[in-house]
Amino acid sequence: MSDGIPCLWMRGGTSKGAYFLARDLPADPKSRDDLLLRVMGSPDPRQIDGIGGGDPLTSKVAILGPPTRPDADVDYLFLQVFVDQPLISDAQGCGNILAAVGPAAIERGLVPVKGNQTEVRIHMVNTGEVALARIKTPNGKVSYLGQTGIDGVPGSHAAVALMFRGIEGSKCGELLPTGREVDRIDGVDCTLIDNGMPCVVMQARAFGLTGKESPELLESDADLTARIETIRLEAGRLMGLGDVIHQSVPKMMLVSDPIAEGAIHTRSFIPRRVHAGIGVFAAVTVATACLMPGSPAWSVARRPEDGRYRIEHPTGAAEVYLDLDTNGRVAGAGVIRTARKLFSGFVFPLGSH
Ligand code: NQM
Repeated sequence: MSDGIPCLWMRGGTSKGAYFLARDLPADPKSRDDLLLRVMGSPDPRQIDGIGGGDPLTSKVAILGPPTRPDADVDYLFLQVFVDQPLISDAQGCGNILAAVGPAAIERGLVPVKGNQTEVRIHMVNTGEVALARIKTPNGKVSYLGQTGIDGVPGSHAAVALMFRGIEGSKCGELLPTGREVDRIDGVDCTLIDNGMPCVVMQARAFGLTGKESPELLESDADLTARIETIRLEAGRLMGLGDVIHQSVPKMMLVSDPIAEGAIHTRSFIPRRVHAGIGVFAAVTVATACLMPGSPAWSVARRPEDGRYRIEHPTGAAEVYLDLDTNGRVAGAGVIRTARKLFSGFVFPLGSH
């Protein structure tokens, strides 16, 4: 097994990825990324020579290590491995992959079990904040069995509760990096906002869409995708992210009125493919925009009094709980996800002898 690298393949929320220990990978980011491209099989639309699934949501990596800050139990670096380009980006976190970080850290002995339930404080290295995850751990080990279902994943599993505080401006420094609730780019009203994920929130109607179109239809519309990319590049500059042509942020969020008693309906360009559901931090960020009277989200949103925002997406809805402070600002957020260990073994980036 001398050329094999220990790897856990896990589902976190509605994503799947490879979970590694930092000590098993090269420390130098360039060598590490070259190796991870080979592991995943990128660049190739089918990732046929690697373990990636040919989709951005199944071409993700989590690197775990001992905590580098005193208020955390584990460090988690997220890497998005582009499917069809030789690129790896650490410019965003991933709240879905985050759902399996606690279980993976326990499985790998980085964090001890603390009873029937284990709280894991996860330092999200990409953005610098600490998330709290609550994991089911009866009989001294992680249990993935349970009665919780999340839209976009068949069946039911053990709930993983994730809680966040202080995630505004995670990448952009400010919740509203331009200082405005609305900016106009290429004739489209946009909220440039980052509450855990840099996002551009726009009404689907501004593009002549209902917002209920299928991801496949949206991706196949060359005029639409070109226009959205033009807006994205300008928004990236305005958000202080620089030239985002090779970055996976900001995410482009088309919003419309809810159809299933949710708070708002969405389609997410992440940024070129359209998400089958919605990212966790993207959902928190869109829910936050729903509270801003100047935002294009305001007039299409319903604002639930109990703080539970169901963010509708192509395969159902993701529920985000928003905790507001006395000034009505979002102070914290919580989501329920599930996770599952799918495979534990060795991955061979160079093939075997
Ligand atoms: O926004 C996909 C996902 C994500 C990101 C993406 C995510 C989040 O759903 O927190 O989880 O937007 O690239 O896996």
